[in-house]
Amino acid sequence: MKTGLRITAFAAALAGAFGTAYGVGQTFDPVVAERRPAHEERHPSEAAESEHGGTAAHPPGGLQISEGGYTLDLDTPAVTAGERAELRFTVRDADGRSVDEYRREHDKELHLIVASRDLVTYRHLHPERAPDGTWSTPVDLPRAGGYRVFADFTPDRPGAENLTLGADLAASGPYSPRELPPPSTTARVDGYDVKLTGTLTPGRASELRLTVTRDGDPVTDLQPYLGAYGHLVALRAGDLAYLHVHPEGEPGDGTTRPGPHVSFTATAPSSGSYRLFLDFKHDGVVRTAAFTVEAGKAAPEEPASPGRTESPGHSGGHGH
Ligand SMILES: [Cu+2]
Repeated sequence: MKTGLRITAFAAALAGAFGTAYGVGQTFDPVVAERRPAHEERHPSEAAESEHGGTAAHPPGGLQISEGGYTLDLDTPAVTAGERAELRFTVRDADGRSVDEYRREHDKELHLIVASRDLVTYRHLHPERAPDGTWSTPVDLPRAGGYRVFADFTPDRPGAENLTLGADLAASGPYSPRELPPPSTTARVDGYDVKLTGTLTPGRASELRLTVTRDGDPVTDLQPYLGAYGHLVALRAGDLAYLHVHPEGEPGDGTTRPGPHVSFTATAPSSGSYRLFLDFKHDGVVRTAAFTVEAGKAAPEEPASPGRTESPGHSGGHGH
């Protein structure tokens, strides 16, 4: 009787120990990686993220035209630089049918980002969806060259997750690629100065804080834009991997102030250079400030070149 009790207690303790170890293995990738047989191939993106202590098994967004059973079908793969054009596309499911139910995120069913391969030109658009599921938006790209189109959306279907699908777009005309602007913690746009504090850390969520001033005065009456006081998109130089960035707090939550600081949490999938685009709204106008950031390196102190994008990022095509 007494022995039986002891064995039961021992078994329970053993189960507890294994349960704990199993739980730890589930939480931290390195533990899982060590336990895997050496011959077992790991997904390249998973390996890269594990090295940096990340836990997400997903590759960065925007690198694939098809993912999770959904495909970005771009009807307009080429436009002419300097001419206004209609960009049309359809999101299709695994059966080829157009998707016409979406969950709204940041006030919209779908966010469309268009960025030049050299990360100089940037557009954040909100296309209209026709009854047949076709999305369309006017676009005017000032420079010839290669562009990437990103559709960021969440199908309103069971089990569906947020997706960012990417497709190539060409703008015809004489092409002269530009170098990535040097890293900078300041950007100037239409008389506003935006200062960036915080660093992008490979594989780990970190805070990025942007501070908006005009003529040296803190801007304390930013207007809500897409359900936040700022909307930040980060793209990796070299392949334009699209990072998911989450705003800290939202208008009306009782603690988030309408400037001058706007905070985000971002995770870089690797070291390297990234271009950050901050959309903010003030005096009824949405403006974009852009920064080059090196993930894994301390931000430089010297004021660098203006971080303004090529042209207004919010001209035409989307109503805010
Ligand atoms: Cu958007």
